[in-house]
Amino acid sequence: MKEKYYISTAIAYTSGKPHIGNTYEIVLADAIARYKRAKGYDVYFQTGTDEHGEKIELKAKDAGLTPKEFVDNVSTDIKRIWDVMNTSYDKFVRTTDELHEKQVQKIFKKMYDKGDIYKGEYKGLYCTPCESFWTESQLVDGKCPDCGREVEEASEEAYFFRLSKYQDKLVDYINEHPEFIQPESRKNEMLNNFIKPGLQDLCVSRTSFTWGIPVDFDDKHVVYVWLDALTNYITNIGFDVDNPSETFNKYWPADLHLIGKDIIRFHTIYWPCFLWSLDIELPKQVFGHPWLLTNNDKIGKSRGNAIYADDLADLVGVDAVRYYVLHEIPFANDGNLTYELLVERYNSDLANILGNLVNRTISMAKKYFDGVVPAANNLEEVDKDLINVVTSTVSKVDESMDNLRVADAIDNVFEIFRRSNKYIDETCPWTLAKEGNTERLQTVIYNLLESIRIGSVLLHSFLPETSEKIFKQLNTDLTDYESINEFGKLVVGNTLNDPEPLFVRIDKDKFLEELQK
Ligand code: ME8
Repeated sequence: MKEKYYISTAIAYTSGKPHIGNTYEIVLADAIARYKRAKGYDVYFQTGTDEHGEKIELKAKDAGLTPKEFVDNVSTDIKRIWDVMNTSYDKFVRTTDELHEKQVQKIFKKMYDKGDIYKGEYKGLYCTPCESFWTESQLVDGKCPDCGREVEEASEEAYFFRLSKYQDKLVDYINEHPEFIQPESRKNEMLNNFIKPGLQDLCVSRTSFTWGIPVDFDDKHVVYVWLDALTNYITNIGFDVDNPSETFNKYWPADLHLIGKDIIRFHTIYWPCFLWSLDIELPKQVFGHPWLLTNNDKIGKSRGNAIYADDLADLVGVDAVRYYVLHEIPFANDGNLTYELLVERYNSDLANILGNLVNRTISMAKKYFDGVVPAANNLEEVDKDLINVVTSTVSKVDESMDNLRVADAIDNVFEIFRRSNKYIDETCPWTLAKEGNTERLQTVIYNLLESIRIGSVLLHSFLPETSEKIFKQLNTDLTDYESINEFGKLVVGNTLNDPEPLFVRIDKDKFLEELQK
């Protein structure tokens, strides 16, 4: 029996086309999901779209469409971009799916029957774009703490969820489960800034607009968008208040909710309390990843500085975009995207370090051995050092991935390629060829080919297409994790395919000039 691993991303708002920052998240989740699959887990990877709320209702009106037409279009576009990015999600969910809507109604009713939801009146300061009510003390400079926009006084009859009831339990839980909120700095922020000052009951219904899931026993109310959105994680794997499915029992609790740092609060305060109200376990971990900035500025759909993943992929290819976002955003700090940096990384890391290595090695194998994998002979110190770097990288990648340090993991993999390039400089195969030192040349070429193969197995979680292209050139089907538990499994005597450039160097000035146009 394989161990299960359930990973989810946030479900993206269908208010507009997702920018490269939103897309980073699905790529990050994809790298983790692919890695876990490669390690033998039974992975369930869920993503999708968050489609209700006032903001979307207004956007649809502006576009002259019904809300459903509007979200159908945007959700389709989001899915298309996730597919362009070669993400291997198992399920793409939508909050307008009938199954989800029905379960949300049942969940709301169960919470109401239990006394965790009650009817009251809401008075507060409301931020329309964020669909959040705030208290005076939460505002920053009198404005919405999330988006910095104006808030306005609003009041409405509403249902409330008794968040206050769970306050002590939540503090204890977070303290007793230090792994629950990642990175850890976020844990202290949640405890000190949000939970300890006191949890107020949460308004969980709205009457001021209609684009939402109706409360079935009081249908002038629609369910608050975050209660609707968060429950996607359980409804879509078959949660039912009366009779949860086998799939639910198998996959829940989720192993990882991967989300952005701005919505940690919803996932580590509201979500645990909702789950307790339903008497079900909490997800094992919530990781609030940092953000991608463009030119060191926040990306905003409305700021006009949005860059889109599909446009970037047209310019430099899908794997170059994947590489950039995975490599450039460290575990806990925001990363930056500029076209200059994108081209620099492309040229230095992908074209030079990886592309050249593979091309040079396969070409040498063709030239010196007719493309037949030669056998390695006696190992010298330099060979042992290369082999040591390659084999120790396998456990380094494991450690980085186990700690969700994906940027470190991809860097670990590139250490193999960097070391291999150095090995070429150290062993000078062309000199060995000239000297007729065939035995030594065989060893060097074999070690290079095998290092590339092992590097490509590790690379697959991050740059699947590139990795597959390398396997094809190596003409090998030894592509799984089992095949890299020791150095030397690449089969001697096998014939390689022709070398094909993986990443063609980009002329930076020309590229930037073209962009300007
Ligand atoms: O928040 N860099 O949807 P969303 C990296 N529907 N990640 C970013 C980012 C950036 N510049 N900007 C946004 C929502 N994100 C809700 C989620 S989940 C039950 C409901 C991340 O479309 C953001 O943090 O605004 C979130 O995790 C995801 O993109 C979708 O954002």
